[in-house]
Amino acid sequence: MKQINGTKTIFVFTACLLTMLLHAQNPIVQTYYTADPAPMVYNGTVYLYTSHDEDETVKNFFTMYDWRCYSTTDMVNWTDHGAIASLKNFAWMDKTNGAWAPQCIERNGKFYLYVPIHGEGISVLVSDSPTGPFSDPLGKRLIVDSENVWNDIDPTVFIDDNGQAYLFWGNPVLFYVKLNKDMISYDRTIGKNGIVAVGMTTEAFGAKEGRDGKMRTTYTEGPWFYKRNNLYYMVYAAAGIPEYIAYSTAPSAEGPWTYKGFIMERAPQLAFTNHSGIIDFKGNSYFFYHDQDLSKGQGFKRSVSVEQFMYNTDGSIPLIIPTKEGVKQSASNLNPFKKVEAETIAWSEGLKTASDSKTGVYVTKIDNGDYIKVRSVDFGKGAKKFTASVASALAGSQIEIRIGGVDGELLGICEVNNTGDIQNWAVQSCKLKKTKGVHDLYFIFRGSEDNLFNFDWWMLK
Ligand code: FUB
Repeated sequence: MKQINGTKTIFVFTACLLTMLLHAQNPIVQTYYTADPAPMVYNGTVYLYTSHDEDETVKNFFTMYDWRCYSTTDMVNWTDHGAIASLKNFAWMDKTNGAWAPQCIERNGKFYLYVPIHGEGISVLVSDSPTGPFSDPLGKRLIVDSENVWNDIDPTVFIDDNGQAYLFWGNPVLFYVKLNKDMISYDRTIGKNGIVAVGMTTEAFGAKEGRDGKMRTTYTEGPWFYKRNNLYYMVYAAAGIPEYIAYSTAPSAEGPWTYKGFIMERAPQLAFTNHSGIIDFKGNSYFFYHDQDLSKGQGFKRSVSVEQFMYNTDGSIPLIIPTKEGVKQSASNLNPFKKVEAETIAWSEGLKTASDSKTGVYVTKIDNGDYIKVRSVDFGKGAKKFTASVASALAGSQIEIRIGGVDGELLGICEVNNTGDIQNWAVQSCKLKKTKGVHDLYFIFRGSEDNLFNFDWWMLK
């Protein structure tokens, strides 16, 4: 009996592990290292702005040149919009590294992207679209006359119900300015030349003993500022390195703040930094953070993950456990009967994305065995044909179209012929075994060399 129970336990454990791996959703981007998540809900879509840890780390430090954007309407299939801004947007400065934690907000149809450039303070970019192109409206940094520009990192922005916009930031002290309605200047009459230092008391931000034995507040960096049901929240990286996520609340944007405790504690897959962003979307609450799971423990190669949570009835936030499974799909299934960008991905292995002005973002660096998973694709009453826009300098590559898993049922094989060049796009098609209903769809790429072809979009008929 003992043995049967033991065997059963192993079976249940293995089944759970397989289910977890099959439904792994975290981290939510596998093509690049992404960090410092800043989600923004706009027009029924979540836009996720991230910083970007390069694949090659220079001098064993943060190596970060640009900011990326991803979007979703269902929280599981994420569309890559590429690098939507970079250090090159700022002609007045010559820094080649330091594109740290961004945040974007919409006001009157314009999108304001607040970015720190480490060592150059905080600047702002503006665009007519959430995915850019962004331009520099000031030609200089936004936050001027600060006492220590090296500490001016991690901006977080929020517009209160009365129209007053606040920009908070800082490590290891929290500062704010009251932005003017133009969102690119601020009220210079308050604080010191407009900059207000928040009172860093242990009542406001918790207590922690420093290495020198002195008590300090837990606040470290990475603030995320928002309001919910008339309560103002400041969520932040806390307790130094390694960082936890903690939060404080206040009855007004300007305080007084009260420390409320940890939201995310340490876990093996977390990096020495952590950085959060919180949103409500389609009736659910989501907590974004970053970890080092994808890079197998490299703290300068982080990846954004997300968990769903529920506020307690008093507005407090529960302790959130980082998971591999991530979140459930939040909305309707994916419609494959209109063009779907190839870079709309629930999970992928081995791939990169790239972009150019003609094609936009596309999937590239496709090698034999790499794959893309797209969640909950609605085949409706039946799909019979697969069509894709591809570009290849090789002959004999293939896209296997399967459902349910990389080894799942094979619906068809689309031959990818030589289109003359890896940037020369052509539409290629294949018949599909008629399939109905909702399935997770897998594209498994086959061929005899590396860099088989580029892949821009697909659809079913
Ligand atoms: O990504 C660079 C820095 O690491 C951010 O500015 C901090 O919040 C930490 O995540």
